[in-house]
Amino acid sequence: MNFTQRLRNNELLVGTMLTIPAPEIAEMAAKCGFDWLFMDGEHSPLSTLDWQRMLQAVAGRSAGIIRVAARTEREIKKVLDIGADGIIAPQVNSADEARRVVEWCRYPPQGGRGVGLARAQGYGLDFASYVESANEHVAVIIQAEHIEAVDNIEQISQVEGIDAVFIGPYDLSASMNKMGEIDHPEVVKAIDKVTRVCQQNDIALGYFGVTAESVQPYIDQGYRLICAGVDAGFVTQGSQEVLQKLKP
Ligand code: 3PY
Ligand code: MG
Repeated sequence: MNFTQRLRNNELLVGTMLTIPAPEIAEMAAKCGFDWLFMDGEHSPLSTLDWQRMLQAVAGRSAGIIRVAARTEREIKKVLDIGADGIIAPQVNSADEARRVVEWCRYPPQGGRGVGLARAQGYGLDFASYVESANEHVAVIIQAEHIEAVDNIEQISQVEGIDAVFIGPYDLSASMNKMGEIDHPEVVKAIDKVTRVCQQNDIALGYFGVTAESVQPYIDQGYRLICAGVDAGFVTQGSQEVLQKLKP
């Protein structure tokens, strides 16, 4: 079953964030069993070619979901054509912005996605089967990570074609003048509003945390699209642990 179907079936999907441009690291994460990989193009140096190599390295094991650097047609078209299983659009603050993201992810008649012959379409060999099912299996995930998005969440969550709303707790806290205070009561209250409205509108919810412990309360509330940890953090924490034991 593909990623989007699993999301729609309300399965718990645990992923991790990839920020280092190395297919080997993506391969290791996939072999460890993450359901999906959050390949970050917004805050990391990952480029289209890096993503393509990383998608090749994890194919058949973990879904590759790419966070585009910007909510533009150009960015979205490219990552879908290299074969991403879905996209994460950062900073979606209004229903109009959400509608445009969906439009760029869906082939006509549902949207206006450009038609390419790239890796996603099997370099042309799988063109017919890909374009027939892409609107069904490409996941469109939008981020609610600004207080404006929280204010507009009723309208945003009703936009047709959104597969999940993914909270960005760090940007959200920053937009509320609470930089990094992701557990501040006001930030939690804003997240609670998004949770309530999305659950009422039957939209899957996602959350990012740097540790397993930080995401658990959200899993307990019914969040199913979970991103826990970052590749660089696994390397630095593992390194510090060894050094701490040997050279305390
Ligand atoms: C944030 O916390 O702002 C994020 O975008 C995490 O994905
Ligand atoms: Mg963010």
